[in-house]
Amino acid sequence: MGRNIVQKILGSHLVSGKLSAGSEIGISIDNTLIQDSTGTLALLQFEALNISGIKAKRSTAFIDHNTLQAGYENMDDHRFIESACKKFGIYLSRAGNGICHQVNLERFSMPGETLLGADSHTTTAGGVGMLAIGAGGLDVAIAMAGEPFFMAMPLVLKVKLEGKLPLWSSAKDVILEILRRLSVSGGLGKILEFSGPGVKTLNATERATITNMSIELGALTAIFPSDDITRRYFRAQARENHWKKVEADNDAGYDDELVIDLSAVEPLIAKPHLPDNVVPVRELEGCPIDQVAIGSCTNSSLEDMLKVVSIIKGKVIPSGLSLVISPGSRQVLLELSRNGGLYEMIAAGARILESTCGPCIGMGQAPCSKGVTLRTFNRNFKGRSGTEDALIYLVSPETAAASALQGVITDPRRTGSTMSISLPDNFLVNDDMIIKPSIEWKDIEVVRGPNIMPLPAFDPLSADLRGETLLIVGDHITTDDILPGGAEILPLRSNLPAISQYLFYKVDSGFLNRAEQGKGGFILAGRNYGQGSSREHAASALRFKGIRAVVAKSFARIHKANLVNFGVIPLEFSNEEDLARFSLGDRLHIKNVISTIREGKPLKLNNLTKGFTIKIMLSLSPRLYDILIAGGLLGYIRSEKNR
Ligand code: MIC
Ligand code: SF4
Repeated sequence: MGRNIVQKILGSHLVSGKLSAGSEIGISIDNTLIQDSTGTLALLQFEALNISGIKAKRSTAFIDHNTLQAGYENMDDHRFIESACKKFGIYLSRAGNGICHQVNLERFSMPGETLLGADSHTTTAGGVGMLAIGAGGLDVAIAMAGEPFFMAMPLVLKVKLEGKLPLWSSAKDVILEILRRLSVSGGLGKILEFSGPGVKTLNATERATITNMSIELGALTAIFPSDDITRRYFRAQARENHWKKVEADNDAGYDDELVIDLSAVEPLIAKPHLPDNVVPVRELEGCPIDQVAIGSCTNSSLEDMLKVVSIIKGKVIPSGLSLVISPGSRQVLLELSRNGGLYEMIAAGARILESTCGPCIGMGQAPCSKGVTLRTFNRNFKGRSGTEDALIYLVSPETAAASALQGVITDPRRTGSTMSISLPDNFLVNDDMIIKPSIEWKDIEVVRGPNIMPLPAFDPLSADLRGETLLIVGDHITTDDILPGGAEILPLRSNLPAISQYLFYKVDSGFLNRAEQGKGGFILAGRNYGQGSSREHAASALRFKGIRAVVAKSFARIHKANLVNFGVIPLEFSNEEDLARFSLGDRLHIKNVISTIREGKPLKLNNLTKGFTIKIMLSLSPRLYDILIAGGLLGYIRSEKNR
């Protein structure tokens, strides 16, 4: 049998293990990506590895998240990142150059290569045939050091696209349709590989919109073939020499298949508070809205922006509505200013934001209280906009623009029978805002403002774990619930003692106090615990507060790996019903943790308060056991070196 794209790329990068589903494999990483909100910690960890410079083929860093400078912290972080990039030989896309995934697609993506990024939406580059995976900052730091990335070999789900999207339906509606069918945990343990005749009806940035949101399914990543359409995109970026054909063999096998008829996809909308809460836009037509936000790494390409321009051109938004637009990159913004699109946006009443993540991560533009905000973004978790009681809906650029003009949710099919946009044959290519590595910076001093705190050292695991139940939560807890983003907290990403004060504060304001009083304890949770972003702070801050174990019905992939990297044990209930038997404050005990883990036996969780014992599981590879026992990945690496 022939091979699919995933097998081909993994096969050519395999350094350990076998490509059989579920078993641990190690793959070599060609490219790495960090951004400013995960990158400070990743760079501090890279420094701790004591390596003179990066060993991956190419490492990149982007300043795009923490750009609202209400205090000195963010710019201090930018200075730190810039100096560390120069010292270690990392390409730096400076503030103003654009959102990491959009700039990566335009200027750095490489079909057929691997990319590990300290951001969950690294998957975006799958749109051009790159195997692009999101991970915690420490895993990325280790890949920067030239070491392999380890993961469980995923199942490959073939997504066969048939037909062609109707006018007013968008690539965003395709991924919303997949989310509607599979749910936010339907992609766990899988890579989505797109194929079928519908693929050639989508251009490179449309494909990237789809792979971008594959992480919302819980999938490892998603990938499209790299074909002549991809080649055209690379030519327009003056990088045809980086293009390479990537395709599956005709007789390739897959673990499962999903068929999507593009011609039947209609405009869709994800209702609060999860991206899989999807219904047709027509069902919500007429609902009043307060804000429309267009941009983010999902929908900020030139094509998306031109669609918006063609809808709002010559019209003005109604009173009571705020329209904010963040073009995805300096290239997109320059194109819009060259072709007059920017003029039309401003004339229509749009507020133009810099080319950054901005409102997507609550960095400004928080909606009014109880506000309804329609966004072309990828996550609608409660509170993510910066307003706790706001309602976030996720839509395509077409639906966003059509609704912005009416002030109510509007099916874009009402807008008319044509839309004409034309993409340039050659994009404006200008890399002046990218600092390239140079040998002359080798001895540069890394600049550390007062917000850059040294990494704490974490102890190895102790034989017995005791503590109280500090928190009990339900299904689909996100890393935004564990440690929110937003303008107040994001500037503290390089300061673990300060940021850990915000743990779970929106979920339960008493949590921190209980954790501090008890000097640690246990968190109990439902399914898909830790879904969403890759922020490793959601694990390192827990560890900093002394929490050594989370017991859940199941975990999201990146967060589970981050917990292990920081020595927090991700335990699973053998019987899901057991969660209901625990109460807040119950005193818990797990004895002989290390010897039981080493023997590969199930652990026993003893509820001392209620007097019962249950079986709990630890499903990890032996390598990860050793990391946990060493107290985390940095401790493990140090102990390996000292052997
Ligand atoms: C996000 O979309 O939640 C973020 C902010 O980009 C995160 C990274 C972070 O928390 O810094 C992500 O997706 O990984
Ligand atoms: Fe930035 Fe939002 Fe994309 Fe995360 S999802 S990288 S915050 S634009």
